[in-house]
Amino acid sequence: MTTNGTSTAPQTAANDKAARRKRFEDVFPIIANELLGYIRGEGMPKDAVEWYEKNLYHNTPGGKLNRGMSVVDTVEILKGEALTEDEYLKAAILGWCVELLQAYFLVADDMMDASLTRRGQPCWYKMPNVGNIAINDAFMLEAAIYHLLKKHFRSEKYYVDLLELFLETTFQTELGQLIDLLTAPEDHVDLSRFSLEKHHLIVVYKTAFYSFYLPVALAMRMRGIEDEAAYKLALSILIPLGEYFQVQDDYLDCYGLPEHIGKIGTDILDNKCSWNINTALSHATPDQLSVLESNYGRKDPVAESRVKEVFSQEPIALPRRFETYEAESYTKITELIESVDESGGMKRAVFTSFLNKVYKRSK
Ligand code: GPP
Ligand code: MG
Ligand code: MG
Ligand code: MG
Repeated sequence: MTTNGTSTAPQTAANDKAARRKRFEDVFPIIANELLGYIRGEGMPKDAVEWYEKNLYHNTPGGKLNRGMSVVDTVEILKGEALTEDEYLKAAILGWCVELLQAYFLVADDMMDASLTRRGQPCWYKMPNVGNIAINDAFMLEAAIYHLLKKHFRSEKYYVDLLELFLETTFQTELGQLIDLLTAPEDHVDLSRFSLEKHHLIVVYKTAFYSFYLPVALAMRMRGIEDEAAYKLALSILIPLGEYFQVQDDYLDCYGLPEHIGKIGTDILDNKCSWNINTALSHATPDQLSVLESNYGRKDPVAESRVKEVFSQEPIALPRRFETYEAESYTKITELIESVDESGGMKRAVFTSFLNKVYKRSK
């Protein structure tokens, strides 16, 4: 307690969080310089080196960094004590590889979703002189992952496991993106094709594997965990957690403040099979249903605002239903975490740490 009676504990926790983020961020220039040094060494012209540098810095740091930092946090929790400098650096490099994967997906996703802003700045393809070069830039963000893995992990016995994890989760994410896009045709709105079951499949594949399972599974490989049951257990908690996270993303697409989420939502305009529309469809009156049918998925801001209005009206009342969903998800995931048997080498704190990063987020 301070002399005026207020606790200093929250302040200390905030400082600690900021310091952890800063330490992780400080590793990014190291890997960026390795990648730039490599292409310079290949004799690439100055404009290409400068372009790749801009691509890396515009698209990789600057987000919440939950995925990347979760690799480091998980390695530390599993070890049960502070990491050595060398262990920290390796865990952080793996973390940045997850952030590079995320950067690769986001550059491409923003083109596919016709989004305008990301992390409070124009989407990469919207930047001056970028346009379709962003397609190649996305590929080059992905290629960076395998260059770094080879450079830093080639001699580890878990190297192939890391490769498999990145390759398999990439394929799963691409499958999720495919069904996300196929359920949202630009020129044909048919709300009867949507369902919460379809939504579940989309979000597990497009988000949960790479955002939640991948960081934890990489950290487990780094700690030498080989028992397949431990990976199954991790999956059984991280997939529901990832589903909850993508429902938040869908909700925030409509109800988040662009200043908080750093992006302007496009799900209604894009005819997406989101949690919002599926929940609205299950509770709409016949009149509300007809407003949704004639206004959803039209590339028209007036139609979009009509949909938003109906989303908030009773008995749909999405904000109220989301609050209930959020509370129920928290209870369900907490129960799953409590049932983890720690004698198999897994630690409950791996999951609570991740859950606390995303619970009730506004960005
Ligand atoms: C999130 O969807 C999913 C991804 C970013 C994965 C993209 C996968 C590819 C293979 C490109 P979203 O469109 O709801 O995310 P956001 O709201 O951030 O645009
Ligand atoms: Mg998108
Ligand atoms: Mg998308
Ligand atoms: Mg979204």
